[in-house]
Amino acid sequence: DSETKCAQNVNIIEAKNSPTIFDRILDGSIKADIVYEDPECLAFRDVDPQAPKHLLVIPRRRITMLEDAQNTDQELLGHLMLVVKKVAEQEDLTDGYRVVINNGPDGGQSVYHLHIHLLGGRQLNWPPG
Ligand code: D5M
Repeated sequence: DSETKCAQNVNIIEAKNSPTIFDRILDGSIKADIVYEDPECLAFRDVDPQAPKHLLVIPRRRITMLEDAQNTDQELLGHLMLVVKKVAEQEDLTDGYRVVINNGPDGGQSVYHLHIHLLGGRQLNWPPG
């Protein structure tokens, strides 16, 4: 209902204005299993893996969510996608893999720092839940 939607919007505003756990991974104050890094981005293993291989690629510069990306982010977004490909090769995902971006409440986004999921190592089903 509209009350639930309103509460959800307040939560998103709150989430967008608060630091996330990924800031702490980026500044090194919490540990992550980092598999790739460069000046623009970082890739590390998801703590709650949904497949034998489940990695996240994040930009160092925070974009809260895909819907907040700007035209000026085009180069960074393209770079992230190519890093996903590179990490997939590094992880030997030769039989294929899936790339996912969750956006907002209906998308199931829980961390408001844009991240690309890379999932593989088993047959993935379609449609996802
Ligand atoms: O995905 C957010 C993802 O972030 C979710 O799959 C768990 C993962 N996560 C949360 N905290 C950590 C830490 N500390 N290390 C590694 N991975 C983490 P979303 O698309 O927002 O639902």
